[in-house]
Amino acid sequence: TSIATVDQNGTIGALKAGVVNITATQLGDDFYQTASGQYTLTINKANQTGFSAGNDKTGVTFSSYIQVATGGLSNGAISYSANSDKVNVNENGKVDIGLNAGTVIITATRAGDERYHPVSDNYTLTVLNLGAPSNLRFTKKSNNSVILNWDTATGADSYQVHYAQESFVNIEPENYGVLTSYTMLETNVTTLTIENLTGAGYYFIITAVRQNMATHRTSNQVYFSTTPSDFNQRLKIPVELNPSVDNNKKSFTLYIKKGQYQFYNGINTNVFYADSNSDNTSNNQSLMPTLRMHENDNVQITYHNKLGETTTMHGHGMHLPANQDGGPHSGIENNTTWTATYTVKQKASTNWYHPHLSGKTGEHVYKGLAGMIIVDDAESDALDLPKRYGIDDIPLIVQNRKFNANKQLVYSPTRMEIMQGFKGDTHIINSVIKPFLEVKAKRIRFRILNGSNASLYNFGLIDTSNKDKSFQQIASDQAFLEKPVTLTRVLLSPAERAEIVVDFSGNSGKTFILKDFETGAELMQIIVGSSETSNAVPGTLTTLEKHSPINATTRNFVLSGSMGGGGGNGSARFTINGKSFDMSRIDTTMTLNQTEVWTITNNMRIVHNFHIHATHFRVIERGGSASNVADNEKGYKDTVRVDPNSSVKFVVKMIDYTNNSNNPYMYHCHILEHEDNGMMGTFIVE
Ligand SMILES: [Cu+2]
Repeated sequence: TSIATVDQNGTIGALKAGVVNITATQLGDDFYQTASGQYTLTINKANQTGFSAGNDKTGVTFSSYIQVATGGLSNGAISYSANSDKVNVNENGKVDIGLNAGTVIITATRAGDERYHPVSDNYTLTVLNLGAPSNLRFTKKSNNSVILNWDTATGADSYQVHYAQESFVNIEPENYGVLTSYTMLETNVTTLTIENLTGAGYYFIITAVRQNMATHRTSNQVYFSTTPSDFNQRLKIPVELNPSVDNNKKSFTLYIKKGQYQFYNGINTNVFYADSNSDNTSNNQSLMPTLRMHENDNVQITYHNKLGETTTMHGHGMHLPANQDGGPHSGIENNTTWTATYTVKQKASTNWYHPHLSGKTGEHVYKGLAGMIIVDDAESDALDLPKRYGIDDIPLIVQNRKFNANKQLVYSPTRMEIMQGFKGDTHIINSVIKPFLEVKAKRIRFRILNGSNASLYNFGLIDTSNKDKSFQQIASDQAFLEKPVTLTRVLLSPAERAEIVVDFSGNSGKTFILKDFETGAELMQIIVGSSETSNAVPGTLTTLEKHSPINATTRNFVLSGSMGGGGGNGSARFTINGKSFDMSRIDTTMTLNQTEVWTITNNMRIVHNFHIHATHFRVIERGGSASNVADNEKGYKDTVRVDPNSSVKFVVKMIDYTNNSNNPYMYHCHILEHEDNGMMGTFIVE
């Protein structure tokens, strides 16, 4: 039969499952007849071994997946099934996932045959949701070409890169094609160079696609302007200098030196700068590092002067003992070292440090010696504010320069430039000309320092339609404001600081311009990328001490000056109460903890400002009226603008240290050409 064979020895050869009768026959001989006997043999099917559906598969990110089962012993075909009717599996093991994310069990079965039972095995397939391509960003390759980069999206079959001269914001992704060119890319591609852009500017957006647009997710939008005058250099963030910490003291070490820095690509400009390296290798640096310290920290800052000339280093806004303050009496001669040692005794604030050498402050700051000092305290630690330095807490040292034909900085103000203050026509932020800054679509904090020699900056943000974007000012010179103040402009005279928070939530793909409304100059482009959550600015930021002006000592300071007689440079002179600065004269003696009310009167037709070392004050009147004091001027100040032919009245108290005539404190106009030409006085605290 077809079921089994049997040979003459009785050995059965099973061919397939079934029942067979085996007949044994003994042939007869001379004495016996032939005899037969039978038995029934049942042959069962065997189990198949070695059949595998394959390993479990996780993280599948495309719309179909093939996994072929292997092994088994029968001649039967392999078939597949899924435990979900949303998923189809064909006879080749190809799973059509479609748009579904989740887990499905795929069962593979090899059919049985005449000899074997069927066999099944399964594997688990986990399919990810379609993600959005994120962090779309670009690098300018040339004025009309751009290199896009993005982070991969999970679950996409492909990407579509769209670009158009109009924004995609109000267009459904299905309709992007109406206004766009697009390029289809495989999912392992995360960069694309697009060239020959002939329009004025382009929006770019990337769509991750599954099942040929059956589902899709889009990236943030970015905008690239082909206009050559635009913002080509990424904003630099001054490094935060790491202190060495020993015996509960934070020690910073800085070497002040000459170097070369490229404001313009490929052109070295001679600058002054400081960093923590003792050698003279200028790694294209300008300015000085950010120093970060906390209330109650014991701090030691060691300055090595390798400049080739004497300088000083003053902690502007810092409450310091007079002999640690770095004023004109604390000269650091070339190749010598000076150390400022103090305990931080003030509220969280954005301060700065810069030279303060008599007659040379303007030149030394102008050539690059300026850096931030950020003070933290328990309040700032606890407040829910953006505080990732350089990411959502951005220092902005705003200055301006005048480059000669060789792109060098020549500081030789004419008599008129001394009178008006030395103002450059090229604005820089953190030493970058026309920078761009990429931020997430969230709240971003900017610590703005007007680090210029002489310019007023009236900062505002505008969108591409020239519409103001409001922001909240959260801090003035030396502390948080008690409550945030919503503004569209913040006016800072030299040395003033403002911390602002701008809410870019919902602004993905948009660009904004930080503009100076004093000159109309566009200072920086802000490119808003993908969304990130951030909480609203707290309604209460701090509590400020209110000095009572009752029983206060009152003083008057009159700011004046003249162009001087005759011609030539440098003959403009400035005075406070009729006297030009004299290092050896003590102009004012204050009493520790005695509240004073100072009235600063500007009797000139040009603007001045007024700065007091080692303390803060609170402005109570402007132009003779309390109602002229803006809400954002009501916090702790150490520098205040004094408008032409006007006055400012403030309450001030020296609360930290006494000093003597060997190391007087300074008050002065912070227009550095005015300061360097006489508008400075000395005071001691007894
Ligand atoms: Cu001045």
